[in-house]
Amino acid sequence: MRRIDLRSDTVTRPTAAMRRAMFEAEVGDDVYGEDPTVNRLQEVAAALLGKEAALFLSSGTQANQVAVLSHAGRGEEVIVEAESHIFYYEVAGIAALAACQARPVPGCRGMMDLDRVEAAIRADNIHFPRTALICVENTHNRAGGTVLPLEHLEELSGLARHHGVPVHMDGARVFNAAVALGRPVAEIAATADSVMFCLSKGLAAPVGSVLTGTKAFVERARRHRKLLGGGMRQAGILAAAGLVALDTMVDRLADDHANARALARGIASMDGLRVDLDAVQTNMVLFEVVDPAWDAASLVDGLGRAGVLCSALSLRKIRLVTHCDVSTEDVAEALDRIETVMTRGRR
Ligand code: TLP
Repeated sequence: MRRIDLRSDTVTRPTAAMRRAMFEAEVGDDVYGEDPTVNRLQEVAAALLGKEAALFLSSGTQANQVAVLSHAGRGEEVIVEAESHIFYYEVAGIAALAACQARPVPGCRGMMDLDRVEAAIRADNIHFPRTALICVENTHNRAGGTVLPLEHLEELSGLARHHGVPVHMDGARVFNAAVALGRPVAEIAATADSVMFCLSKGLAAPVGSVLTGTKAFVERARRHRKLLGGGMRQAGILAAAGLVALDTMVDRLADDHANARALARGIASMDGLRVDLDAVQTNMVLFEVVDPAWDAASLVDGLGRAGVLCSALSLRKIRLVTHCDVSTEDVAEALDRIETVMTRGRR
């Protein structure tokens, strides 16, 4: 039976063009700043996002943590959305690496209420930590790939500037947001002081993320990347795939979004499963298991045995992610298999 892997867009494998570019990549020692392919990727990424400079890192987690280290000092506070990756999935890096305190603010579809953000910014008081950073996530993973509206980001950015607090955007999937909005990615990036994006998710490169910001910020980030053991020598082998990803894999994200919508519509029509169709905005589908015969973990198991791989996000929520290795036919086949498993479970 053919496996249909909807666990994440991180499972994508490099394209033939990426493998060729990796084979042929010109390389040097990147710790000396001498890898021409890494330098090229950094220039291309900075220009694309409209930032002064960029830094190639090994992963999204490393890029987010380097960003926190480069914005915030020991004993300071970082405002995060309560379900954000940086808070939920990064092994408490904000505390363990940056020695900062995370201040979670609840969000709706990934959007923090701006009054609550403003209330969370600390006044100047000897008892308080300084608010050093506000983090946003776009698209928002645990909200199901939702896109933060540009007006919301612009308002947040104005608020942050007013209080003198920088904004970092975890834009692991910011190209999905740009494609969904039909806007240049630089317009989204303009609302944050630093933006990281991942090459190794929907863009299908094998490894790597890029952190962008001002020249001074990226210089600090380079030192923090070294501190975390992320100085990677002949990393041009990896950056070469990243350049191909930016060149060839951005526009096609629209196909993943269409496939996610088709998946969501199919699931919405099934008994025992519930989807908020308005929240299906990019390449993810979050659905709730309301059939008492199942919980998320047991349904993920059952679907796995039927060759449809997906992830349980909580007791009753399951996430499906579309990507370039999932075709429209795969989506139809996955829906058939999900329906069969659900029907069998009911008997
Ligand atoms: N997300 C992964 C898992 O870690 C949950 C996934 O399958 O979605 N920011 C966001 C918004 C992410 O979704 C991820 C990865 C990261 C950062 C971290 O990137 P990596 O995996 O490269 O460290």
